[in-house]
This record gives sequence, structure tokens and C-alpha cells, in this order.
Amino acid sequence: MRDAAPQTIYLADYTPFGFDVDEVHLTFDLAPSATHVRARIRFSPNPDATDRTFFLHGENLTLLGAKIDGETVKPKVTPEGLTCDVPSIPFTWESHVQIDPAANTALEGLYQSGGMYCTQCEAEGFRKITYYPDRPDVMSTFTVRINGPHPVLLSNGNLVSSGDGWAEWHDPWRKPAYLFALVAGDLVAHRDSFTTMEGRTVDLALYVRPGDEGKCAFGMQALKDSMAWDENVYGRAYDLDVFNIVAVDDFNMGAMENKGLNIFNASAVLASPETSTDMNFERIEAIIAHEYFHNWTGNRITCRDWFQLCLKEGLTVFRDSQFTSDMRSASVKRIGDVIDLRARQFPEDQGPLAHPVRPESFQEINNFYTATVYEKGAEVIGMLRTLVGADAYKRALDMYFDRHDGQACTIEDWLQVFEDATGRDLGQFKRWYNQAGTPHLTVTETYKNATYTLTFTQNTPPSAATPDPQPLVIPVAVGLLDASGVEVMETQVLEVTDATQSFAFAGHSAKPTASILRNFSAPVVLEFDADHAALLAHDTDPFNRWESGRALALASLLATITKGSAPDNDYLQGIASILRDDSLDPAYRALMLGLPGQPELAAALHRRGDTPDPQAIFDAVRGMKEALAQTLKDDLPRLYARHQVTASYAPDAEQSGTRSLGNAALSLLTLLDNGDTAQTQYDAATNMTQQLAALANLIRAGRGDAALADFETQWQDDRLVMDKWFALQVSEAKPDDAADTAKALTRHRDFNWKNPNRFRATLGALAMHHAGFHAADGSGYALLADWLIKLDPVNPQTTARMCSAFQTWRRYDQIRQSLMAKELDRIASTPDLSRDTTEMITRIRN
Ligand code: 0A1
Ligand code: ZN
Repeated sequence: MRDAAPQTIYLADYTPFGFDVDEVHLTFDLAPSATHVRARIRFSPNPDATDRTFFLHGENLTLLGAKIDGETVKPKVTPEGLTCDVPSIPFTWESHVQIDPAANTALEGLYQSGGMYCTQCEAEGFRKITYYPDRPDVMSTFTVRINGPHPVLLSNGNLVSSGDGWAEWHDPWRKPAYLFALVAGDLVAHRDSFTTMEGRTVDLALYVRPGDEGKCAFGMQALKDSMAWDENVYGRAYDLDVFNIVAVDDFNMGAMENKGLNIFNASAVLASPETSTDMNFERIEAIIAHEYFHNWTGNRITCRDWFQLCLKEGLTVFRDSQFTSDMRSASVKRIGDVIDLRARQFPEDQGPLAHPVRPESFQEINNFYTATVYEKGAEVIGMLRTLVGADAYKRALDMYFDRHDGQACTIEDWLQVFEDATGRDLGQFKRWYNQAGTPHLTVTETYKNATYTLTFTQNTPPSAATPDPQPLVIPVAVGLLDASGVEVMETQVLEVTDATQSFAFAGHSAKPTASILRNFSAPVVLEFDADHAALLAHDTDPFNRWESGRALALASLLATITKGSAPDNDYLQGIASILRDDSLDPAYRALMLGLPGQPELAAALHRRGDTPDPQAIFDAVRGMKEALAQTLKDDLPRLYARHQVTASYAPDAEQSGTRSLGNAALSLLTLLDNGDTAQTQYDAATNMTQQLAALANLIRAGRGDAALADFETQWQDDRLVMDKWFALQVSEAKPDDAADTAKALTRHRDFNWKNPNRFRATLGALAMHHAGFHAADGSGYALLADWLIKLDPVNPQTTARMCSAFQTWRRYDQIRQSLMAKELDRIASTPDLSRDTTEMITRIRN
């Protein structure tokens, strides 16, 4: 059954539910097409509420019976839920429903994946399991009995007792229904344990499909590292006797923080050197940490309503970034985060999907698990920490945990602890939560009478979500260098609060060189005519040193695209010196060889009033790589040879940094030797990082066919590796071939389009191939639209997320715009289109 006409929900309309839930007892009798769920729930009137309507959410449920205090009742049932007359004193509600997990392809609620049962309840999946007030401010303890012929039967909390074909779990921590989880199947456990700082022993287990046992050790270590880190840095210990993680093949997102029973997309937890790249390992470590950290920021303190999503997500992303910085290299992590922010959040904030970090309305909450809520939400917390300082941040967090443990909170609660801990008024700072759009910060400089003055002008472009943006509090970290590159003023944080504001620095006998927005101290577009060549050579701030190289590359590429200029020699020579400097971390040097993303170039052209031509952008980037290869011609063989790891494989920062520089050198070498070194590397590779990089280079050199066939033979039984095989062929295709390559892959026997990982590997890779997706004949647009239309009835959530490929459509020329508009309209006019996809297409098209 399809959704009713879309309804918009507003933050301003929040009212508490009329009843408290004191305890929940659930019994599951599992069967693929006819699972029975019996619920016994103790309700009592909520003294803080005025509306006592007893409405329970419920979707796709067959109600077989309901009772209040043991008496049969006949509730009024609609497609969204039920209402019933209830007593005005505490009462016990019982219901019995039947559901069909085998038919649940949307992967929300209780569904099946590879023969196992699993759940996904965030945001509103619990209502597909039983009738319930499915909203995050309704919290309760849960006791769950599972009956089913499966060796492993799991739910939240601690195991109470179990026997053959059944298990009973109790979660003593009150939680909202979105954190409920159940897993049943024939799984094997990788076990370990952790002793908390309070001296409690926690049994840890990672449950996987038989055959995947060898891919668990890294995830388990990451979990133990996360547990120790949260104790050491935030003073937060784990609070149950067990912590279970389950890997599932079919999952819409990365992972889910269900209390005591995290469920992970297999790609976000399973790892081995042979099958996973260094990047996979780093991502897995971060996601394990993220989900674990939610135990305090999300579970113990949750959100009052879904508008407050950033309360848990922004903070938890901020915490997992801190963790990765501590485990690995802080500057490499920061640069990676900013690359990601610009690639994913900036386009969102600068286009039709722009929304505040705390949105004020939505139709489908699943569409708001966005880079803005997550990544910009984390940036906002980073700015807050920069403004108040590390000590005050710590005090505020301690106060937050003390004051709000066990509660469902708002951004107002969050900001209040900072105000109380610091005495600061955060009224203006709060605009970061309420305003959409990426601020532009334009800087001019003057130098007179030994005084150097910087003038900042901030301007946030208006958007549908925020038509009249007001000035923000922008922490701008600034340092000054002298002409010889020596730092003459250490980093200072300037607080820009006005539309235009100047800061003077006296006592400089010569005009200094400014390094502005060090460590990317605010998520803004900086417009400043800096001395990038000097900063690239000398900046003491590793982020801004990298950023200067990036700025030179951007300027040079834009000049090539718009004027046909040759690559900038200052840039090439500056990068060459960095690459030759063996005192610099290899991972950092590898980042220095990176170029701005092609969509980022398109955005920069659009900002200047030019119309981006995707093929011209592609060609310019290729030309720049060739120029880098020529400039570094004599260095590359040595650079490559010196960055081969001979020790046995470890996914740590040091080894992966070495490999990333070796592989960055390889991609330039391939332009000089036509893939000979890549072939040698492919033949000798003993880990996926080396094998996949070699394969990519062979495809790029036009000689990938044999290696692709070999790779397929070797890995055909490993679904996660085969996702890489699908994705790489699309992402490395020549622009004109990308859509055809993707189309051919959709006919491959292993193209299981109902599996979100495989769908994304193939069609998602096309959407991310800038010049391929935007091929002039519209073939990329048409293919993606065909598949989104096909996927929508099966999996609305993944379909809706992938619609964002079209969000930048107004940046391009008239012909491309009309081709994209045609596809958007074709999707929009599909009969019975889901609420998820309808909302996305409507917002993008308008
Ligand atoms: N809360 C999870 C991510 C997540 C969000 C939504 C989902 O379904 C709509 C599933 C998972 C996290 O932040 O990791
Ligand atoms: Zn999260």
C-alpha cells in the first residue's frame, strides 16, 4: 500500500504525547511471511500533556486483537495507526499483530537479509513492527521474548534467559522505540570482553554470517579502542553487561546505534587486508566509534523530536572525528573532513535542498539524515569548542551529561549548558542552527604605520529555507608570517560577529602574510587574495598549507577551463618541493597531490557566473595531472619505490599513509609509463589497497580488461569486494562510456539491484562520475532516472537519497538543465511515487 498525500510537519507544532509509557513487553513468534508480535504496554497519563488522544502509530500491520486491562477493545484503525478510548488512570494495553518480514524490501521495521531477521527502526520503523507511540520523546524499558528456530536470537539490553528456540532480553535503560532492535539467524560470534573504568566486565560479540569470521578482528579492536577513548576523553563508561554488533548485507545506511545491539551494514564493519582497502579500515574504525559513542550522545540523552536530530548526530560526528584525530593524524583527518564537507555538504547548502542544521519542517524525516545535519552539525560544535576553549567545552559536556541523562532534549538544552558553563550569551551563535546556506567570508587587507588590518565581510546567500540570513558568529583562526616565512603571530581566534568588521595588528615593521581560517575554523567559503605560494611553502598550520596548494590548483584549473591557460608553474613547483620533502608525513604529501573535485570546480565556475562544461572540467583535471607527472618525472620512480611497505600488512596510519603516497605516485607514473608499473603492482599485490589502486590505473591506461576479468574470478564470491569491482568500472570509465558501462553492469548476473550496496556501487558511482553523469546526450540522467523509478516502490529511502544527484541541476547549461528537468518530471509523474522520493524531487525541481 502506498503513502497518503504528503503532510508537512513543523517544529513549531510540537506537543508532548498524552501518556507516559512505563514498561513495554514484546513477544515475537518469528516466521518469514507471518511473524506474530504481541505487545503488553503499561501507559499512564502524562501530567505535562493537555491532549489525551490515544493515538498509536502503526503501518502495514494486521491487527489481530487488542485489549485494555484484559478487556477486548475495538480500536479505530487507519493506514497510519489507531485510536482508542482509554481510561484516565494508568492502564495496560495489549495488542497482537501479524507482519510480513519477507515482503519488507524497504529495509525499515523487521525484515530479512540473507536468511536472517533484523530490524531498522530509526527514524520511524518501529511502527511497522507494532502499534506504539513511535516518537523519540516517549521512552520506556523493554522486555523482549523471541521465539524462533534460530541459533542466535538477540535484542537490546541484557540476556535474561534462553533455551532451545527462544530467548528473553531486558533493557533496563529507558529508550525511545527507534533504538529497539531484534536479530535472529544462523550467525557466528567473534567474542571479546572489555573491563570498564568502573570495573565492570562487558561481554563483546560481533555476529556475522558463517564464512565472515576472518573479517571481525579489526572491528572488535576498534570497538575496544572506542570504549577506552570515551572513558578517557569524555568520562563515559558503558552501561550494560553485553555489547553486540551484527553485520547485515542489506542495509540502507552505514550502521545503527540500537541500545546494546548495534546493527551494521556489512561494508561498515567487516574487514581483512585481502578484501578491504586502507580507506575501508579507517571508515570502519570511525563508524564503530560513531555508533558506540551514540550510547551516551543519542541513547542516554536522546532527541525530543526529529527536528533535534543534529543534537545527537552533529555531536556524535564531532566526537568520532576527535577519536580518529587521536588515533591517527589530526591534520590528515581535518583535511579529509573538509574535502568531504565541500564535496557533500556545500552542494546541499548551496542548492535547492538547503536546510538549517536544525530544520523547521519536513515531510519525510528519512530525507533529513543529511550532510548538513551530520557534518555541518559537527562543524557547529567544533566552532563552539573553538569559541569557548577546550576546558569550558569539557565543563559544558560534563554538565550536559549530568543534567540531561535519561532525557529527550533540544538544541536549546544543549546551548543552555554552554551558557551556564561559560556565562556567555549564545543567542547569535544559535543562528548556525537556524539558518541555511554557506556563508561567504570576504577579506581585505591594509598595511599602514606598522599596523596590519584585516577587514571581514560576511554574507550568506539567501535561500528558500532562509530568505533573510543574519550575520553569524564566525570564529576565524588567523596567524601571520613575515616575508621569509617565519611566523610572527601565532594563531589567534578572531570573533567575527558583524556584517563587516576589522581587526588591527600593530607593531609589524613590514607587511605580513596572513594565514586565514586556519584548521578551517568555520564552514564558510573564504574569499581572500592570499599569498598562496608563500603559505604553501611556509605556513605552520598544516591545514592552511594544504589549502594554499588547493587554492593554487583551483585558480590554475579555472584559468585552463575559461581561458585555455597552461597549468600554473608556481603551483607545480610548490607541490614538487612538498613532495620532495621527506620530513613531511607521507599521508599529508599524498593529500597535497589531490586536486579539487570536478563538482567543486563546477561550483566555483557557477559562483563566478560561468556555466560549467563537465567535459572541459574533466579535460583540465587530466591536463593538470599530466603536468604534475611531467614536473615530477624524475622524482616519481623514487617516490614510488620509497613508499612501498614491506612489513606485514597493518591498517594503521603509518602504513596506510605510506601506501597512499605510493599509490598517488603510481597514478602519475601511469601517465608516463602507460601502466607498466601498475601491472607489476597488480600482479604482486597481497592486499586490496594495492590491488585496487593498480586495477584503477590499468583501467585508466586503457589496459584493464585482463585484470578486471582476473579480479572477478578471484573475488566473485565476496560480495563486498564485488561492490568495488562494479563501482570501479563506472568511476574509471571515460565520460562518454560511463552510462553505457553502468548499463552493461546492470545486466550482470551479480547485479542484485535490491541490495543497496550493489545499487549504489553501480548507479551511485555513475551519479558521482561528474563528466559521465553529465554526458551531453543526457544518457547518464536517463539511466539514473530509469533505475530510481524502478527502485522507488521497493526501497523508497535509498531511492530518495540518490535523487540528490540532480540537486545541482541549475548550475549547468540550458540543454543539460532541460534534460535533467525532463528526468525529474518523469520521476515525479510516476504513479504511486513514495512520499520520500516525492519530497526530494519536489524540493529539487522548485
Ligand atoms: N543513526 C544512524 C544512522 C541511521 C539513520 C537512519 C537510518 O534509517 C533511516 C538508519 C541509520 C547513525 O547515525 O549512525
Ligand atoms: Zn549517528
